[in-house]
Amino acid sequence: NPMAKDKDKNRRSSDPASQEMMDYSVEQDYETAWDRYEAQQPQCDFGELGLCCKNCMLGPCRIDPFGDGPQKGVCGATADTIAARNLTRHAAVGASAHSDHGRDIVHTLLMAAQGDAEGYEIKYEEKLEKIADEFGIEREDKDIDEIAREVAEVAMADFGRQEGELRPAQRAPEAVKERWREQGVMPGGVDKDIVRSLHETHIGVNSDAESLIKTAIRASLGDGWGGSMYATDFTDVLFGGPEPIKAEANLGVINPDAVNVIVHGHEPTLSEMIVAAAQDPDIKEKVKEAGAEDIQLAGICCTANEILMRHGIPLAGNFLQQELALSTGAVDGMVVDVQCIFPTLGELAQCFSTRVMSTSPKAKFNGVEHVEFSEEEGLSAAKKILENAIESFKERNPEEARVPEHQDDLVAGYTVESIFDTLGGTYRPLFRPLNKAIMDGRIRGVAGVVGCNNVKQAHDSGHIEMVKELIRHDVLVVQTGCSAVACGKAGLMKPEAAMEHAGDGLREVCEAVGIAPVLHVGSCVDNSRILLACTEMVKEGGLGDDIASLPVAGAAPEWMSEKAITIALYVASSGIYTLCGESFPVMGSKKVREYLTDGMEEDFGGKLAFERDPVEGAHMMIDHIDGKRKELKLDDMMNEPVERAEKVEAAAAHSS
Ligand code: SF4
Ligand code: MSK
Repeated sequence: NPMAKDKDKNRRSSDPASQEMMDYSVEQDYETAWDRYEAQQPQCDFGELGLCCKNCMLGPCRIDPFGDGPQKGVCGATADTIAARNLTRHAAVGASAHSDHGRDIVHTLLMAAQGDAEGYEIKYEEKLEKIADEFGIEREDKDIDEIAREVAEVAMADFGRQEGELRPAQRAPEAVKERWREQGVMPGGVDKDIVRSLHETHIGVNSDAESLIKTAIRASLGDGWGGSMYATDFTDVLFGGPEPIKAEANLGVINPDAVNVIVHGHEPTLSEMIVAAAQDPDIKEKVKEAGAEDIQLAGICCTANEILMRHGIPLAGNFLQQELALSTGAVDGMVVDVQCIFPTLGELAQCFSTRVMSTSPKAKFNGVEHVEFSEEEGLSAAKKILENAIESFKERNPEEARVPEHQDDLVAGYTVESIFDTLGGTYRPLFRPLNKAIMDGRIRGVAGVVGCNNVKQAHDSGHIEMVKELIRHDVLVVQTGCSAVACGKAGLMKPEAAMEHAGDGLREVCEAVGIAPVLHVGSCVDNSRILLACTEMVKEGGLGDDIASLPVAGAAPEWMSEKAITIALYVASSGIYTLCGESFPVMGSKKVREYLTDGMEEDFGGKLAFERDPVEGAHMMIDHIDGKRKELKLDDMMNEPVERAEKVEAAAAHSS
C-alpha cells in the first residue's frame, strides 16, 4: 500500500490544518491513527479479501485466494459463502448502529411528549402533524404532546414489527417497492431483519451467497428507509427543521481565549442540550469568572453536522481530526457519545488539562471519565459537562496551546423541505425547478458524496477531488457525514465556489438561486434525506417513474465504517449507482463481487462500483449519469452552454 511507511504529511492529509497538527504531533511525540496504521503493516490480505471466518470454533478458517491451499473451511464453507456471510454481518452491525441511534431519538420524542425529558420540546409541529397524517393517526381534539406520543409509539413498534412492511419504506416510489417485494427484501421490523441477518450467518445456516446478500440488503433497507429515516424525522421534530445557515469549519475555529468544548459522536440528544446549556446565565457567569472570553462549542463527526445544521455551531473537523483537535492543547472538554470515537482519546488527553467525557452507557473508554447522560436529566448533565470544561480551562497552560489558523466558511442546513424553498421559492414548494434544470441540461445530474475518512488515502483528498470533478461537469453535489465536513473545510460549500469550480450550467443555476454547488444535507443518518429527495424528484415527474431512472449517483470515496457498507447497500438497492473509494472486503469471492458490481443492477436497478482514484470515480459516476440522461432522451442537452441555451429556447418555442 502506497500510504504505508510514509510519514509525508501531504500524503497523509490534503488538509492544511491537519498537516500542521500532524507535524506538531510528530514533534511532540503524540500518537495518531496514521502512526498506528503504519505499525499495522502489512495488514491481513485474507481479511481484506473477506476470506477468513471465525464464526465457529471448528475454525478459524481461511481460503487461499490463489487456489493452491484450502478452498473450503472445516465446515465446508467456500469463499463465496464466507465472503457473503462476512458482508452480511458487517451490514447488520452498520444497520444496528444507525437504527439504535434512531430508536433513541424515537424514545426521546416519547419521553418529551410525556413530559419526562428535561429540556426537550417539540419544535417542528408541522412535520410531526404530517407524519401523524401519514401514519393514519387522528389529530382532531388532541394536543401536540398527545399526537407526538402516538406517533412515537407507532414508530417504536416498527423497530419490533413482526409482521408486514416497514412504515417509512412505503414512501418509496411504487416501482422501487415492487422490486423490493419481487426480490423478497421489503424491510419489515428493523430489529427483526438485523437479527435474521445474524442468524443466517451462524455456522450451518445460509450458505448461498446471493441469498445472504439479499438478507444484508433487507436489513440495510430497514436502516435507510427505517432506523435512519426515523432518526432524521424525529430529530427535526424535536430540535427543528434545519434551514440554510452560515458557519465556519476546521481546527481554526478553536478559540485559544475561550473555553473550548468539542462534541464528538452521533446522537443530537446530548449535543442539543450542550448548546442549550451554553446559553445558561449561570454557565456564562462561570465562564467569565474563569477569565475566558466566552464558551466556544465546535463539533467533530456527525454530531458536529447535527448542531451545525440547526445552530450554525462550527465544525472543528472530521473523523481523522479527532486526535489532532486534542493535540492543540486548547480543547478544555471533549464530549463523546457513540460511534467513530477512537479509544485512544483518554490517553492523549493526559498530555493536557483536557477532560474527555463519555456520556453513553453504550460506550465507555479507558481513562475517560463518565458523565452519564439520560433524557430525564439531559440539561443537568450538559451543565455538568460544561462546568467540568470550565474547570479544565483554569488549568490550561496557554504556552502549550497550538491552534492552526486554517478555517473556511460554508453554508449548511439543506433538507428535503428547505431545498423546496431554496430552489422553488416559498411560493412554489416543488422540485420542479431542480427537475427542469436537469431536463434542460443546466444541471447534468445529482450526486450524493458521503462517508468517512480512511488512513489508506490522503485524508479529505478523495472527497475534495471527486466533488470538484463532479461540479466541474455540472453535477450538483449533496453531502453528509465526514465527506461534507471535508468539502466545507475546502470552501466548496459557499456560493462563491460556483464561480471558481462549477461548470457553466451549474454555475448559472447556483447564481440564480444563490446556492453553493455543493449542499450540506446533514449527518450519516441524514442519507435518508437523499433517498427522499430522489423520491420527490420521481414524484415531480419528467425523469421517469423510478429512482433507478434518475440521472443520479452516490459515492463514499474514503469510507471505512460498517455503517458505510449498510448505506452503500441501501442506496444501491434503492436504484442508485454507488461508487466506493475502498473496495468491500469481498473481493476474494468472484460470485459476491460480480453480484454487487453487476448482477445486482438487474434485480435492483442500482449497483456498486469500486475505484480508489477519485477523479476516475467521478467520471464513472458522470458516465452513469449520462447513460441515464440518454435513456430519458435528455442527452443532447448537455452541450456547450450557448448551444444548449439555443436548444432550450427552441424547445420552449416548440412546446408553446
Ligand atoms: Fe470454519 Fe465453517 Fe466455522 Fe467458519 S463456520 S470458522 S468456515 S468451520
Ligand atoms: S461520522 S461513520 S466517520 S462519515 Fe458519521 Fe464520519 Fe463515517 Fe463516522
